[in-house]
Amino acid sequence: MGKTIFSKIIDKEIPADIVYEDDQVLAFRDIVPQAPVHILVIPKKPILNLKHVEPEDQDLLGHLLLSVKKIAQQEGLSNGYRVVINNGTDAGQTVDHLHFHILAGRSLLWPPG
Ligand code: DGP
Repeated sequence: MGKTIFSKIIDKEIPADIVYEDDQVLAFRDIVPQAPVHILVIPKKPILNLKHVEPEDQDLLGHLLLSVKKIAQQEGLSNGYRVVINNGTDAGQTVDHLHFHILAGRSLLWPPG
C-alpha cells in the first residue's frame, strides 16, 4: 500500500496548518472543517485505525490523548470539545491512518447521525 495523505503531511511532502508536533504526534487543522475548530491529531507511526493497535502501542495511545488535552488548552477550548475516532467504512473513515478529530467552537449535536 502506498503512503496515505497523512504520511505525506508527516513527511512534509504536502503542506498542512500544523498546530502541534513532537517526536510521536502531529496535529493539524482539517482541510474540510466541520466546526469553527477542527483539528486532527495523528500518531507519526502509520497505524491504520483502532482495529490495528497492539499492546505495544499503549504508551503511544496515552500520549495521543495527553496531546489532545494539551492542544485543547493551547486552543483555549474552555467551553468544551468533542474527540472522535472514525474506524472503518460504517464510521465514515476516509483516510487509512489513525486520527483523532477535535471538534469545538459551536454547540455539537448528539447523536452524531
Ligand atoms: P475521516 O473521515 O475520519 O477519515 O477524516 C479524515 C479527515 O481528513 C477529513 O475530515 C478531511 C481530512 N483531510 C483529508 N485530506 C486532508 C488533507 O490533505 N489535509 C488536511 N489538513 N486534512 C485532510
